[in-house]
Amino acid sequence: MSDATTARPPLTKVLALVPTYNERENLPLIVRRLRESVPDADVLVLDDNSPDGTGEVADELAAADPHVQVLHRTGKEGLGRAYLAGFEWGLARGYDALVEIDADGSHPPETLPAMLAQAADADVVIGSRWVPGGKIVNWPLSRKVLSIGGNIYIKTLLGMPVNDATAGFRVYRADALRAMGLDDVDSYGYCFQADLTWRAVRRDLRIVEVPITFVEREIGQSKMNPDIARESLRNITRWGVRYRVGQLRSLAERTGARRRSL
Ligand SMILES: Nc1nc2c(ncn2[C@@H]2O[C@H](COP(=O)(O)OP(=O)(O)OP(=O)(O)O)[C@@H](O)[C@H]2O)c(=O)[nH]1
Ligand SMILES: [Mg+2]
Repeated sequence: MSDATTARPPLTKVLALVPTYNERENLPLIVRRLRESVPDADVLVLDDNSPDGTGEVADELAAADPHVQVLHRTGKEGLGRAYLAGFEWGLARGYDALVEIDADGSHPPETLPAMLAQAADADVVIGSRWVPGGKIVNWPLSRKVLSIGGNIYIKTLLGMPVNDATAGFRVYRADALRAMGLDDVDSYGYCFQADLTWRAVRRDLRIVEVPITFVEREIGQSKMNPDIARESLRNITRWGVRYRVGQLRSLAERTGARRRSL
């Protein structure tokens, strides 16, 4: 993480991306809260052709409010692919900040103004459960253990100075997304969040964590499944091994060069 707190251009055009798969009851609630919390921001729903008709609900919301739009995708391809499509859409239309937020009410839009304020001198702002002031409501112990364990694993292996690298509530500056080189992203479940954090860290972008109160969904079903967890473990381990091998190689090269110069 870079310490550079140099002023960045003011954020004038903000786009909140809301990925949905079977969220017909949740979507109107989150869109209303977003519109109230950040009235100047636009909202883009990223729906993967949800069988429960979320796409039609999104169309109705869009018809009633020019700040709301919908990107209809053909089928369920995972959170990461939906976000990549949303980033491309927003970057092509000149938005200077792109927000990731779940549709299920776990991420409080009321914290978004504070996160956007932090983006005045940060490239990436993470709504974090695991910094002082962060809270989790209604999670069983097993989910907390998984999240804490995952974050400890990531921090230890990759040496990232981020406490909640898997968090899904974020603000990215457009320039940061462009710098992160997203063409070869190969993570599509929740591992996508850790992947983008790691890309930002390696490019020395400034990441700030803002505490949030994360509330477990009350309506609808989680899309978390063992394949998603396996993808995370496999990819994070792969990046970690590559990173540590790289560190050992450069250490060996430096030691060799010092010997030769003696
Ligand atoms: N477009 C799209 N959205 C998805 C997909 N998978 C999940 N989502 C959305 O991504 C957000 C997060 O998914 P959740 O199922 O809530 O996952 P989670 O928050 O890790 O799990 P819970 O804590 O159990 O809710 C929700 O808004 C989902 O509707 C997908 O394949 N495509
Ligand atoms: Mg959720």
